[in-house]
Amino acid sequence: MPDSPLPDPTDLRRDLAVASIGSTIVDVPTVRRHKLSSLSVTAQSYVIVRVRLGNGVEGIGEAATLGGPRWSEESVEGIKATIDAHLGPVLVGTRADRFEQARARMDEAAKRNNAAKAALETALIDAVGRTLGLPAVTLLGGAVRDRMPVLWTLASGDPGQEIEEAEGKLAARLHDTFKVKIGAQTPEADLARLRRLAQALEGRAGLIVDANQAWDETVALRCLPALGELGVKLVEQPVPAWNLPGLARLRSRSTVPLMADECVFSPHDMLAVATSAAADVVSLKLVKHGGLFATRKVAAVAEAAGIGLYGGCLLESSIGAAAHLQVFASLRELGWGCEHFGPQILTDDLVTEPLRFADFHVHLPSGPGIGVELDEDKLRHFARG
Ligand code: MUC
Ligand code: MG
Repeated sequence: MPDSPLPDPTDLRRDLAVASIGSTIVDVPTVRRHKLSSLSVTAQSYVIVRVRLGNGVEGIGEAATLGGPRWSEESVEGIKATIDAHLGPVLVGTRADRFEQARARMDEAAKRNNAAKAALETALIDAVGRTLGLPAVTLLGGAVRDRMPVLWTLASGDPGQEIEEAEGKLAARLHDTFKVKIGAQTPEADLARLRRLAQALEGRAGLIVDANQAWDETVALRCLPALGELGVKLVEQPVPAWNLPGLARLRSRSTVPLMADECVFSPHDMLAVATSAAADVVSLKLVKHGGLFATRKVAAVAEAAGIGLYGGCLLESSIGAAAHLQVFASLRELGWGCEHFGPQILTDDLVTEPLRFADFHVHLPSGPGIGVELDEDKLRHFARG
Protein backbone atom coordinates (compact mmCIF):
# COMPACT_ATOMS: atom_id res chain seq x y z
CA MET A 1 0.00 0.00 0.00
CA PRO A 2 1.45 3.43 -0.90
CA ASP A 3 1.75 5.86 2.05
CA SER A 4 -0.78 8.31 0.64
CA PRO A 5 -3.08 6.44 -1.72
CA LEU A 6 -4.55 8.37 -4.64
CA PRO A 7 -8.14 9.38 -3.93
CA ASP A 8 -10.60 6.69 -4.82
CA PRO A 9 -12.47 7.89 -7.93
CA THR A 10 -15.80 7.09 -6.29
CA ASP A 11 -14.94 9.32 -3.33
CA LEU A 12 -13.74 12.04 -5.66
CA ARG A 13 -16.98 11.86 -7.61
CA ARG A 14 -19.01 12.19 -4.43
CA ASP A 15 -16.80 14.89 -2.93
CA LEU A 16 -16.76 17.14 -5.97
CA ALA A 17 -20.47 16.89 -6.69
CA VAL A 18 -22.24 20.26 -6.44
CA ALA A 19 -24.52 19.95 -3.40
CA SER A 20 -26.10 23.42 -3.33
CA ILE A 21 -25.91 26.87 -4.89
CA GLY A 22 -26.93 30.18 -3.32
CA SER A 23 -26.95 33.76 -4.61
CA THR A 24 -27.13 37.15 -2.88
CA ILE A 25 -27.50 40.66 -4.31
CA VAL A 26 -25.25 43.26 -2.68
CA ASP A 27 -24.98 47.02 -3.20
CA VAL A 28 -21.68 48.63 -2.15
CA PRO A 29 -21.35 52.45 -2.24
CA THR A 30 -18.50 54.01 -4.26
CA VAL A 31 -16.20 56.73 -2.89
CA ARG A 32 -17.49 59.19 -5.51
CA ARG A 33 -19.90 59.35 -8.42
CA HIS A 34 -18.54 57.35 -11.38
CA LYS A 35 -19.80 58.76 -14.70
CA LEU A 36 -19.73 56.89 -18.02
CA SER A 37 -21.12 58.16 -21.34
CA SER A 38 -24.65 56.90 -20.71
CA LEU A 39 -24.85 56.09 -17.00
CA SER A 40 -23.52 57.11 -13.64
CA VAL A 41 -23.29 55.21 -10.35
CA THR A 42 -22.78 55.96 -6.65
CA ALA A 43 -23.02 52.29 -5.67
CA GLN A 44 -21.92 49.08 -7.33
CA SER A 45 -24.24 46.09 -7.44
CA TYR A 46 -23.11 42.48 -7.57
CA VAL A 47 -24.55 39.00 -7.27
CA ILE A 48 -22.37 36.90 -4.98
CA VAL A 49 -22.64 33.19 -5.72
CA ARG A 50 -21.78 30.41 -3.27
CA VAL A 51 -21.37 26.83 -4.44
CA ARG A 52 -21.13 24.10 -1.82
CA LEU A 53 -19.64 20.72 -2.75
CA GLY A 54 -20.36 17.28 -1.33
CA ASN A 55 -17.06 17.50 0.61
CA GLY A 56 -18.33 20.62 2.44
CA VAL A 57 -15.95 23.02 0.63
CA GLU A 58 -17.51 26.26 -0.54
CA GLY A 59 -16.51 28.29 -3.59
CA ILE A 60 -17.45 31.91 -4.29
CA GLY A 61 -17.98 33.96 -7.43
CA GLU A 62 -19.23 37.41 -8.35
CA ALA A 63 -21.30 38.86 -11.19
CA ALA A 64 -20.82 42.61 -11.60
CA THR A 65 -23.14 45.05 -13.34
CA LEU A 66 -22.85 48.77 -13.98
CA GLY A 67 -25.88 51.01 -13.65
CA GLY A 68 -28.45 48.21 -13.85
CA PRO A 69 -28.95 46.64 -17.30
CA ARG A 70 -27.33 49.57 -19.08
CA TRP A 71 -23.67 48.71 -19.57
CA SER A 72 -24.81 45.33 -20.89
CA GLU A 73 -28.20 43.67 -20.82
CA GLU A 74 -27.81 41.96 -17.42
CA SER A 75 -28.98 43.44 -14.11
CA VAL A 76 -28.38 41.98 -10.66
CA GLU A 77 -32.09 41.20 -10.35
CA GLY A 78 -32.04 39.31 -13.66
CA ILE A 79 -28.76 37.57 -12.86
CA LYS A 80 -30.05 36.29 -9.52
CA ALA A 81 -33.32 35.07 -11.05
CA THR A 82 -31.49 33.30 -13.88
CA ILE A 83 -29.05 31.62 -11.50
CA ASP A 84 -31.76 30.53 -9.08
CA ALA A 85 -34.26 29.30 -11.68
CA HIS A 86 -32.19 28.14 -14.65
CA LEU A 87 -28.41 27.92 -14.28
CA GLY A 88 -28.02 26.68 -10.72
CA PRO A 89 -30.41 23.72 -11.11
CA VAL A 90 -28.50 22.30 -14.12
CA LEU A 91 -25.26 22.26 -12.10
CA VAL A 92 -26.52 20.76 -8.83
CA GLY A 93 -25.51 17.08 -8.69
CA THR A 94 -22.83 17.44 -11.41
CA ARG A 95 -19.04 17.23 -10.92
CA ALA A 96 -17.65 20.68 -10.10
CA ASP A 97 -14.33 19.99 -11.85
CA ARG A 98 -15.93 19.48 -15.28
CA PHE A 99 -15.71 23.13 -16.21
CA GLU A 100 -16.29 22.84 -19.95
CA GLN A 101 -19.24 20.54 -19.39
CA ALA A 102 -20.68 22.97 -16.83
CA ARG A 103 -20.49 25.78 -19.39
CA ALA A 104 -22.15 23.56 -22.01
CA ARG A 105 -24.98 22.77 -19.59
CA MET A 106 -25.42 26.44 -18.76
CA ASP A 107 -25.43 27.35 -22.46
CA GLU A 108 -28.19 24.79 -23.04
CA ALA A 109 -30.19 26.20 -20.12
CA ALA A 110 -29.90 29.90 -21.04
CA LYS A 111 -28.75 32.03 -23.97
CA ARG A 112 -26.01 34.58 -23.16
CA ASN A 113 -26.43 35.70 -19.50
CA ASN A 114 -22.64 35.74 -19.43
CA ALA A 115 -22.17 37.55 -16.11
CA ALA A 116 -24.36 34.94 -14.38
CA LYS A 117 -22.44 32.08 -16.03
CA ALA A 118 -19.09 33.66 -15.13
CA ALA A 119 -20.04 33.98 -11.45
CA LEU A 120 -21.08 30.32 -11.31
CA GLU A 121 -17.97 29.08 -13.12
CA THR A 122 -15.79 31.19 -10.80
CA ALA A 123 -17.42 29.56 -7.77
CA LEU A 124 -16.90 26.07 -9.26
CA ILE A 125 -13.22 26.79 -9.94
CA ASP A 126 -12.81 28.32 -6.47
CA ALA A 127 -14.37 25.27 -4.80
CA VAL A 128 -12.27 22.80 -6.78
CA GLY A 129 -9.10 24.82 -6.19
CA ARG A 130 -9.80 24.88 -2.44
CA THR A 131 -10.47 21.15 -2.44
CA LEU A 132 -7.17 20.43 -4.17
CA GLY A 133 -5.22 23.15 -2.37
CA LEU A 134 -4.35 24.82 -5.70
CA PRO A 135 -4.77 28.39 -6.91
CA ALA A 136 -7.21 28.81 -9.80
CA VAL A 137 -4.40 29.96 -12.08
CA THR A 138 -2.84 26.49 -11.83
CA LEU A 139 -6.07 24.97 -13.14
CA LEU A 140 -5.90 27.47 -16.03
CA GLY A 141 -2.40 26.51 -17.13
CA GLY A 142 -0.19 28.09 -14.48
CA ALA A 143 0.96 31.60 -13.63
CA VAL A 144 3.10 33.59 -16.05
CA ARG A 145 3.15 36.59 -13.65
CA ASP A 146 2.22 37.24 -10.03
CA ARG A 147 1.48 40.95 -10.39
CA MET A 148 0.39 43.24 -13.20
CA PRO A 149 0.26 46.97 -13.94
CA VAL A 150 -3.08 48.46 -12.90
CA LEU A 151 -4.58 51.78 -14.01
CA TRP A 152 -7.17 54.02 -12.35
CA THR A 153 -10.24 55.47 -14.04
CA LEU A 154 -11.02 59.19 -13.80
CA ALA A 155 -14.76 59.54 -14.19
CA SER A 156 -16.18 62.38 -12.13
CA GLY A 157 -16.26 64.62 -15.22
CA ASP A 158 -14.74 67.52 -13.25
CA PRO A 159 -11.13 68.08 -14.43
CA GLY A 160 -10.10 69.86 -11.22
CA GLN A 161 -11.26 66.93 -9.10
CA GLU A 162 -9.74 64.47 -11.58
CA ILE A 163 -6.29 66.10 -11.47
CA GLU A 164 -6.37 66.06 -7.67
CA GLU A 165 -7.45 62.40 -7.67
CA ALA A 166 -4.68 61.45 -10.13
CA GLU A 167 -2.08 63.33 -8.07
CA GLY A 168 -3.14 61.36 -4.99
CA LYS A 169 -2.79 58.04 -6.82
CA LEU A 170 0.62 59.00 -8.20
CA ALA A 171 1.89 60.16 -4.81
CA ALA A 172 0.76 56.89 -3.21
CA ARG A 173 2.44 54.93 -6.06
CA LEU A 174 -0.86 53.17 -6.71
CA HIS A 175 -1.51 54.15 -10.35
CA ASP A 176 0.49 55.97 -13.02
CA THR A 177 -1.85 55.35 -15.94
CA PHE A 178 -5.34 56.83 -16.03
CA LYS A 179 -8.36 55.93 -18.11
CA VAL A 180 -10.62 58.92 -18.70
CA LYS A 181 -14.31 58.26 -19.26
CA ILE A 182 -15.56 60.46 -22.08
CA GLY A 183 -18.81 60.85 -24.01
CA ALA A 184 -21.09 62.19 -21.26
CA GLN A 185 -20.58 65.72 -22.59
CA THR A 186 -19.81 67.24 -26.00
CA PRO A 187 -16.61 66.08 -27.71
CA GLU A 188 -15.27 69.65 -27.48
CA ALA A 189 -15.86 69.75 -23.72
CA ASP A 190 -14.15 66.36 -23.35
CA LEU A 191 -11.18 67.50 -25.43
CA ALA A 192 -10.82 70.63 -23.25
CA ARG A 193 -11.00 68.44 -20.12
CA LEU A 194 -8.38 66.06 -21.54
CA ARG A 195 -6.13 68.99 -22.47
CA ARG A 196 -6.14 70.08 -18.82
CA LEU A 197 -5.43 66.55 -17.60
CA ALA A 198 -2.64 65.99 -20.15
CA GLN A 199 -0.97 69.30 -19.24
CA ALA A 200 -1.19 68.68 -15.49
CA LEU A 201 0.15 65.11 -15.68
CA GLU A 202 2.61 65.54 -18.56
CA GLY A 203 5.64 63.23 -18.33
CA ARG A 204 4.37 61.64 -15.12
CA ALA A 205 1.37 59.56 -16.21
CA GLY A 206 -0.12 57.81 -19.23
CA LEU A 207 -3.66 58.55 -20.43
CA ILE A 208 -6.16 56.36 -22.25
CA VAL A 209 -9.82 57.19 -22.95
CA ASP A 210 -13.05 55.16 -23.06
CA ALA A 211 -16.04 56.62 -24.94
CA ASN A 212 -18.29 53.66 -24.13
CA GLN A 213 -19.84 53.77 -27.65
CA ALA A 214 -20.78 57.46 -27.37
CA TRP A 215 -19.45 58.79 -30.66
CA ASP A 216 -20.48 58.19 -34.23
CA GLU A 217 -17.89 57.56 -36.90
CA THR A 218 -17.78 61.19 -38.06
CA VAL A 219 -17.19 62.56 -34.57
CA ALA A 220 -14.58 59.89 -33.86
CA LEU A 221 -12.76 60.67 -37.11
CA ARG A 222 -12.67 64.35 -36.15
CA CYS A 223 -11.48 63.71 -32.56
CA LEU A 224 -8.90 60.94 -32.98
CA PRO A 225 -6.11 63.22 -34.30
CA ALA A 226 -6.66 65.62 -31.39
CA LEU A 227 -6.45 62.70 -28.93
CA GLY A 228 -3.20 61.64 -30.61
CA GLU A 229 -1.76 65.16 -30.23
CA LEU A 230 -2.61 65.08 -26.52
CA GLY A 231 -0.56 61.89 -26.18
CA VAL A 232 -3.54 59.60 -25.49
CA LYS A 233 -2.16 56.07 -25.77
CA LEU A 234 -5.34 54.08 -26.46
CA VAL A 235 -8.95 54.85 -27.41
CA GLU A 236 -11.56 52.36 -26.17
CA GLN A 237 -14.84 51.64 -27.95
CA PRO A 238 -15.30 55.05 -29.61
CA VAL A 239 -18.34 53.95 -31.66
CA PRO A 240 -21.35 51.70 -30.95
CA ALA A 241 -20.67 47.98 -30.54
CA TRP A 242 -22.68 47.20 -33.70
CA ASN A 243 -20.50 49.40 -35.90
CA LEU A 244 -17.60 47.06 -36.57
CA PRO A 245 -17.09 48.32 -40.15
CA GLY A 246 -16.93 51.87 -38.77
CA LEU A 247 -14.40 50.85 -36.12
CA ALA A 248 -12.30 49.17 -38.83
CA ARG A 249 -12.40 52.31 -41.01
CA LEU A 250 -11.37 54.46 -38.04
CA ARG A 251 -8.52 52.13 -37.21
CA SER A 252 -7.17 52.30 -40.75
CA ARG A 253 -6.90 56.11 -40.37
CA SER A 254 -5.89 56.42 -36.71
CA THR A 255 -2.38 56.82 -35.35
CA VAL A 256 -3.74 56.08 -31.85
CA PRO A 257 -4.42 52.36 -31.21
CA LEU A 258 -8.08 51.40 -30.75
CA MET A 259 -9.43 48.98 -28.14
CA ALA A 260 -12.55 46.83 -28.57
CA ASP A 261 -14.72 46.48 -25.46
CA GLU A 262 -18.51 46.25 -25.80
CA CYS A 263 -18.19 44.73 -29.30
CA VAL A 264 -16.42 41.59 -28.03
CA PHE A 265 -18.38 39.21 -25.84
CA SER A 266 -17.91 35.78 -27.49
CA PRO A 267 -14.94 34.18 -29.25
CA HIS A 268 -17.02 34.63 -32.46
CA ASP A 269 -17.17 38.40 -31.79
CA MET A 270 -13.40 38.36 -31.31
CA LEU A 271 -12.96 36.54 -34.61
CA ALA A 272 -15.15 39.15 -36.35
CA VAL A 273 -13.01 41.98 -34.94
CA ALA A 274 -9.87 40.14 -36.03
CA THR A 275 -11.05 39.38 -39.56
CA SER A 276 -12.22 42.97 -40.09
CA ALA A 277 -9.00 44.36 -38.56
CA ALA A 278 -11.14 46.59 -36.36
CA ALA A 279 -8.98 46.86 -33.23
CA ASP A 280 -5.40 46.83 -31.96
CA VAL A 281 -6.31 45.68 -28.44
CA VAL A 282 -9.20 43.87 -26.73
CA SER A 283 -10.51 44.39 -23.22
CA LEU A 284 -11.11 41.02 -21.53
CA LYS A 285 -13.90 40.74 -18.91
CA LEU A 286 -15.57 37.78 -17.24
CA VAL A 287 -19.01 39.42 -17.48
CA LYS A 288 -18.64 39.54 -21.28
CA HIS A 289 -17.09 36.18 -22.00
CA GLY A 290 -18.97 34.11 -19.42
CA GLY A 291 -16.11 32.69 -17.40
CA LEU A 292 -12.38 32.24 -16.93
CA PHE A 293 -12.02 29.49 -19.52
CA ALA A 294 -14.03 31.43 -22.11
CA THR A 295 -11.83 34.47 -21.41
CA ARG A 296 -8.84 32.36 -22.37
CA LYS A 297 -10.65 31.35 -25.59
CA VAL A 298 -11.27 34.99 -26.52
CA ALA A 299 -7.65 35.79 -25.65
CA ALA A 300 -6.46 32.93 -27.86
CA VAL A 301 -8.36 34.29 -30.88
CA ALA A 302 -6.91 37.75 -30.23
CA GLU A 303 -3.40 36.34 -29.86
CA ALA A 304 -3.77 34.44 -33.14
CA ALA A 305 -4.62 37.73 -34.88
CA GLY A 306 -1.83 39.71 -33.23
CA ILE A 307 -4.33 41.77 -31.21
CA GLY A 308 -3.06 42.96 -27.82
CA LEU A 309 -4.64 41.96 -24.51
CA TYR A 310 -5.89 44.29 -21.78
CA GLY A 311 -7.34 43.16 -18.46
CA GLY A 312 -10.73 44.90 -18.33
CA CYS A 313 -13.10 45.29 -15.39
CA LEU A 314 -16.63 46.26 -14.46
CA LEU A 315 -15.68 47.75 -11.08
CA GLU A 316 -15.61 44.34 -9.41
CA SER A 317 -15.00 43.94 -5.67
CA SER A 318 -11.96 41.92 -4.55
CA ILE A 319 -13.94 38.73 -5.27
CA GLY A 320 -14.54 39.45 -8.97
CA ALA A 321 -11.17 41.18 -9.32
CA ALA A 322 -9.35 38.15 -7.84
CA ALA A 323 -11.08 35.86 -10.35
CA HIS A 324 -9.93 38.14 -13.19
CA LEU A 325 -6.36 38.26 -11.88
CA GLN A 326 -6.26 34.45 -11.86
CA VAL A 327 -7.00 34.30 -15.58
CA PHE A 328 -4.93 37.37 -16.50
CA ALA A 329 -1.95 35.82 -14.68
CA SER A 330 -2.23 32.77 -16.95
CA LEU A 331 -1.97 34.74 -20.23
CA ARG A 332 1.39 34.71 -21.98
CA GLU A 333 1.23 38.39 -22.92
CA LEU A 334 -0.76 41.07 -21.14
CA GLY A 335 0.87 43.95 -22.94
CA TRP A 336 -1.61 46.64 -21.87
CA GLY A 337 -1.85 45.71 -18.18
CA CYS A 338 -5.16 45.75 -16.35
CA GLU A 339 -7.70 48.05 -14.71
CA HIS A 340 -8.80 46.12 -11.62
CA PHE A 341 -8.97 49.16 -9.39
CA GLY A 342 -12.57 48.22 -8.46
CA PRO A 343 -11.83 47.28 -4.83
CA GLN A 344 -10.37 50.76 -4.33
CA ILE A 345 -13.35 52.68 -5.59
CA LEU A 346 -15.68 50.95 -3.12
CA THR A 347 -16.17 52.37 0.37
CA ASP A 348 -15.67 48.84 1.70
CA ASP A 349 -14.87 45.35 0.43
CA LEU A 350 -16.50 41.93 0.72
CA VAL A 351 -13.41 39.91 1.68
CA THR A 352 -11.39 39.50 4.85
CA GLU A 353 -8.12 40.53 3.19
CA PRO A 354 -8.39 42.91 0.21
CA LEU A 355 -6.15 42.61 -2.82
CA ARG A 356 -2.69 44.17 -2.58
CA PHE A 357 -2.01 47.31 -4.63
CA ALA A 358 1.60 48.57 -4.56
CA ASP A 359 4.13 50.19 -6.90
CA PHE A 360 1.53 50.70 -9.66
CA HIS A 361 0.71 46.98 -9.71
CA VAL A 362 -2.05 44.75 -8.37
CA HIS A 363 -0.85 41.43 -6.94
CA LEU A 364 -2.24 37.98 -7.61
CA PRO A 365 -3.44 36.58 -4.27
CA SER A 366 -1.60 33.37 -3.43
CA GLY A 367 -4.19 31.23 -1.63
CA PRO A 368 -6.12 28.29 -3.08
CA GLY A 369 -9.02 28.86 -5.47
CA ILE A 370 -9.41 32.51 -6.44
CA GLY A 371 -7.36 33.40 -3.36
CA VAL A 372 -9.72 35.59 -1.32
CA GLU A 373 -12.02 34.81 1.63
CA LEU A 374 -15.59 36.03 1.82
CA ASP A 375 -16.30 38.25 4.84
CA GLU A 376 -19.67 36.99 6.10
CA ASP A 377 -20.37 40.16 8.12
CA LYS A 378 -19.73 42.40 5.14
CA LEU A 379 -21.91 40.21 2.93
CA ARG A 380 -24.76 40.49 5.45
CA HIS A 381 -24.18 44.23 5.81
CA PHE A 382 -24.32 45.01 2.08
CA ALA A 383 -26.96 42.39 1.15
CA ARG A 384 -30.05 43.97 -0.40
CA GLY A 385 -33.34 43.84 1.49
C1 MUC B 1 -15.79 49.85 -19.29
O1 MUC B 1 -16.51 50.14 -20.22
O2 MUC B 1 -14.61 49.69 -19.53
C2 MUC B 1 -14.38 49.79 -16.53
C3 MUC B 1 -13.80 50.77 -15.83
C4 MUC B 1 -14.72 51.78 -15.72
O3 MUC B 1 -14.57 52.85 -15.20
O4 MUC B 1 -15.85 51.42 -16.37
C5 MUC B 1 -15.74 50.10 -16.73
C6 MUC B 1 -16.43 49.64 -17.94
MG1 MG C 1 -14.89 50.07 -21.72
